Amino acid sequence: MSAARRPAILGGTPLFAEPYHLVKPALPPREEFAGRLRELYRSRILTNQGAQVRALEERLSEFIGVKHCALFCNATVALMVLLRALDLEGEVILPSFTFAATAQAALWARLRPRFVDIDPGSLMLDPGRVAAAVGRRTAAILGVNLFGSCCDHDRLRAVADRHGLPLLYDSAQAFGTRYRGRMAGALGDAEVFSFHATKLFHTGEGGAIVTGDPGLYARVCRMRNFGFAAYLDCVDLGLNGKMPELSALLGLSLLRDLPRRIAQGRRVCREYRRRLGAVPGLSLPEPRREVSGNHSYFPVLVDPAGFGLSNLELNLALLHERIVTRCYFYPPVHRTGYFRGLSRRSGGLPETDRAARRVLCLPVRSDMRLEELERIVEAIVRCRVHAPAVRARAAGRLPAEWEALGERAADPYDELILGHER
Ligand code: T4K
Repeated sequence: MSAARRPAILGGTPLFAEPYHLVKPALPPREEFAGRLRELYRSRILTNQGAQVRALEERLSEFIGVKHCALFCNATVALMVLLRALDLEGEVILPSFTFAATAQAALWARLRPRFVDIDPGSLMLDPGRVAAAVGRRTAAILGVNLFGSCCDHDRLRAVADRHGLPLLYDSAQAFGTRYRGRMAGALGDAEVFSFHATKLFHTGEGGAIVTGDPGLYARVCRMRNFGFAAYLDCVDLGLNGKMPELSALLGLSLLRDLPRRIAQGRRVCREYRRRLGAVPGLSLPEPRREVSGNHSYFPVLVDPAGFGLSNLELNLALLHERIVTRCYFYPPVHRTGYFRGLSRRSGGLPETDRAARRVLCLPVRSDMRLEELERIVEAIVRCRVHAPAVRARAAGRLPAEWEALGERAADPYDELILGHER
């Protein structure tokens, strides 16, 4: 293989015959899972806080080192319930550089999102800017622990304590991550995890609220079950946020293997780092010393001036090679149609905008072979060599240009990978 070969976007042969997805969700060994399924076939209890959900809640509390864990159908509903259960009113401080669910949940809980800019090094909430943004109407701080890493927790905790605010985390992407030896989940007053299929530890779809507060735990458990206290007796606002037994069973089967998958992710990230560290125009966020990440994401920052392409252009070119990368998070939430005009901001979010136009997450898979990783690196280098032609070919096909074009182009992922619209 040589970097001089034409990238697939320019008519060369794609480097992968089949789509190489961003993640490959783990599945338990078939026999072992079949053994666990036997119990489900015997009991026929499929949902409503059965034995599997209770067992997984116990295992997760132990694993994280937190008193209480309430499982949910997904993290978005868990976030909605958590914010509502705290009876907050006014504004919640959160980043715009996150998945839309974080901010959507705030709106569902009737809170106004107050987007605060990120620290360009960590790509997470900047504690200095958070301190400056706290005001009369601030009801809580909701940090987002991104890319398997963690916010500057000590500094956020200091700001929260100084103002008597709850410090909450959306730790959807940080299961298994440690901050100064403590697990994500045991840092905030309450935290939410996602166990979506794309996460390192997953239950197909799923999520959890973890907290040390027994009153809050009791309330979120009621709220996820229609607000029932006794049978059919609503004592609180509620919805159906329950996790099915089958999902919990999957989680119980996958938890044991987590340390191996973290170790494999660490190796993958190290190899990427070794091969991409010197590529002009790419920079790699340095892991912070106090954080031991879960190594399930590998974000790179693509500098359009130095690399010759933006993250969006490189993403598109790699899709032609059948390599799925993701520009998490372009567009940042405050720039999405629904959120424009909803948020109160002071002075814009320059670091968020900058990160959104630079970050590209590369595939990290626990089954990844070195040869596959090398092909991905090769594809990136090849795109850089041919950057001007790639840019010309990408023109008009990027999400950033859709608005200017006055239309919504087909999502290139749907077109090139799925072969149909979602
Ligand atoms: N807060 C934060 C910070 C979050 O990142 C998220 C979710 C949430 C809250 C809300 O959590 P949940 O309510 O979902 O529990 C994905 C996920 O759908 C989403 O869960 C995740 N964050 C977000 C960052 O990423 P997409 O649209 O990028 O996923 P998708 O379907 O395009 O898949 C990505 C790659 O994974 C592709 O290469 C295909 C592959 N894949 C995907 C699935 C679902 C598989 O190989 N198998 C699969 O089953 O959103």
